[in-house]
Amino acid sequence: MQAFDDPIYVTRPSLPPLADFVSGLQQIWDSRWLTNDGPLVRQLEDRLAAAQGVAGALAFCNGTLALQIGLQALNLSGSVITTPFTFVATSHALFWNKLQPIFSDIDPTNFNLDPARIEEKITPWTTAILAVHVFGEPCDHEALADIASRHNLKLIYDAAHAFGVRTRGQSIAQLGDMSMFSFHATKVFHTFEGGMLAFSDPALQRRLGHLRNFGFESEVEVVMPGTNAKMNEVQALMGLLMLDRMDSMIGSQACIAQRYRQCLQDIPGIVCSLPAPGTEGNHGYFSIRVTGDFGCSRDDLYESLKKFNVFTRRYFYPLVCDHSCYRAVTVHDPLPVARRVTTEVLALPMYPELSLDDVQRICEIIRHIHDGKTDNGKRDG
Ligand code: T4K
Repeated sequence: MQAFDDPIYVTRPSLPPLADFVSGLQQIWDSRWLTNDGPLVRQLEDRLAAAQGVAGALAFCNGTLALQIGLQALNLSGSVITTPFTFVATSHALFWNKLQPIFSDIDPTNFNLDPARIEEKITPWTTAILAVHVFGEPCDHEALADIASRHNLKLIYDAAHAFGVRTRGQSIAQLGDMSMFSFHATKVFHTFEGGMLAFSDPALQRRLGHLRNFGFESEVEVVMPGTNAKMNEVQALMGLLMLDRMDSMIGSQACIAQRYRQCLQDIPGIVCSLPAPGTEGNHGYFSIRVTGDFGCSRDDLYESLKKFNVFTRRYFYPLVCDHSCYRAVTVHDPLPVARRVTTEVLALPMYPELSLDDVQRICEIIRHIHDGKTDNGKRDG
């Protein structure tokens, strides 16, 4: 089995035609308005709010700071129930707000917080649930919203992976008190680096705006010690150009996901994730679980694929609570599902320009690795 000549990475940013970007840059050059609530940022925010059907959409320099500021704007204190199966930024945003993460186990079907494991962890100090739509797959919102409302908790979504996702006919941005979207280069929709907060309470707009811009109310009045988390005009230009490409990018990724499912379906031990009914996904990630029947571990497969020039990622390994910086946090839940899933999940290459032939070849390589580790290979050889 031949390796790819050039490396195939887990993702590759999609880009608009350079000429379109250069002509947008010309506008920025002409106006000399580079940042600080510029016209392109405002235009992007208006389009994002309209497209997502939310009262407010504010753009930020990156998703991590957006989430940090969103939590701060909600005036939370004490502890927040969250998932250990996520990118570290989810918990870091709690840390920067002096909020204690309470790690709760996940659902094995969608890798999101398992609502059934949350209530037992609620104490008088709990003020919120911070859930993640992992790989863009919607959380069980009805169950989470029910728990949040019965216990008077805020419900915040780290929707870093979920831009453009719809669930039961509704934009995912409309769920909960607030959602954060990442516009990092590795995401379906990106602004080089960037992020967005979507929220339904218009009263939050002013406070978030202050926190994003040093706390300035006017030229001479600072009303809170805010930070600098503004998106600049070049980022917004990229966003506006990428918005026009969203449908076609999602369409290509849907075809890639379908091809992966076709080609992997009969490889023992490979379990493909399936979107929940009623979900219109963005197909930003394609994850598989590597289980006992495959013939080798997920880590062995990850290493073997590198020899074929295929660079997958073990999102999310280790669990957040197992990183050295969180070891001091007491974890009461043994997290049996998350502990298993973190050793099984592998994110395969996924980006709009990945050809279906290359997808097929990646699957053949996976089959070849399986055959080499099991009786299949011995019989053939
Ligand atoms: N919450 C969740 C659940 C998140 O997943 C994230 C970010 C956040 C919050 C925070 O949002 P941001 O503050 O980032 O907006 C990547 C991304 O850096 C990170 O944004 C993302 N999640 C995370 C899941 O993935 P790495 O360390 O895996 O990225 P890196 O640099 O290894 O890139 C992956 C592959 O992509 C590379 O092997 C090659 C390719 N690549 C990458 C970049 C940056 C390119 O081809 N071109 C590029 O410019 O974290």
